[in-house]
Amino acid sequence: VLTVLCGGVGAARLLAGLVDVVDPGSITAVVNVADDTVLHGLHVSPDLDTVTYTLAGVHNDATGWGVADESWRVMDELEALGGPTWFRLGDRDLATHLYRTGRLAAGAPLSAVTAELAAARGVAVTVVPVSDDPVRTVVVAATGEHLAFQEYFVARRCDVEVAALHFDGADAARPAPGVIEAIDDAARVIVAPSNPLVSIDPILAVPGVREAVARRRDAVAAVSPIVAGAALTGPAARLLPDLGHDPSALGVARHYQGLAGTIVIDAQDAPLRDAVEALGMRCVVTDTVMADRDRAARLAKVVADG
Ligand code: FO1
Repeated sequence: VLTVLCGGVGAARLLAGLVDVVDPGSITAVVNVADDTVLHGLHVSPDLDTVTYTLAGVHNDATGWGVADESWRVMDELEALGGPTWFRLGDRDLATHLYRTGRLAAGAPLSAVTAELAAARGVAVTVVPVSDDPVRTVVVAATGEHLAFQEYFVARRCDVEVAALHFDGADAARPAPGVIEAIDDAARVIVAPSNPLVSIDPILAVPGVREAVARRRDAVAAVSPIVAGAALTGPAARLLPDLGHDPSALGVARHYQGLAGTIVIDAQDAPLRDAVEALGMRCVVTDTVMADRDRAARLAKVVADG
């Protein structure tokens, strides 16, 4: 059994590679929920959807979110009505949010709804939100302004100097059913190449999760999402320095030092190997740029074999 701590795009690519090298039924994806938002009364779960859509083979790689072969008639009509369209919800993607919102309103927990959506799309990997309770990333700008994550990421395009991150609701959140067991029982726990601060930390912030991962440190491998000082997707390269972290694979290694016995870094960062190992972490150097499915499968094999 493999358990993967997942954010968005980088995690989904690694999962797509993993299902090519191990039985999908043996993989549990524990996914961040702190990017979730309610818009037009609809509950949107970007990281859960990116993971589920990617594993179902329907992820929209052109936009980076939502469903492929998308149409935007509802957004166009909403625009004509003067409604908010800054957060683009495609017609096919909307079906997911309508389904999720209806089931949540009927009292189903997010984990049950997520399992129904994964099953409906033929996904064999167990996709589970880290918690059924609300955890929401709040970005505190240097100006003091508090931004919901999607306001920061989409509306402001990350063009904000960040002073702090808060994970509202984390202290009261409980791990979703099966999350702690998936970490305790896994042969290996993988921290996907997602943003350490806004994708992985909100997972670890749910009480009990960080402790469970730390207990398994010798079986935990983290994949650096930073390659040669740059993030491949998303705001990591800006957020890390804003919050005092070194925006490098070494900075990522430091961030995970107490949790991961192994860190996987890209060949371009091979010069950092000694500094990483000086942290008491095993350092695996390989190609971590998942530019295509074959490279994702090769990285997945390295990570799964340990
Ligand atoms: N990202 C954007 O940059 N612009 C959007 O309009 C947008 C819409 C959107 C709708 C549904 C969804 O699941 C994700 C969406 N995203 C959009 C991406 C989203 O902000 C990110 O996937 C995560 O929150 C960061 O991982």
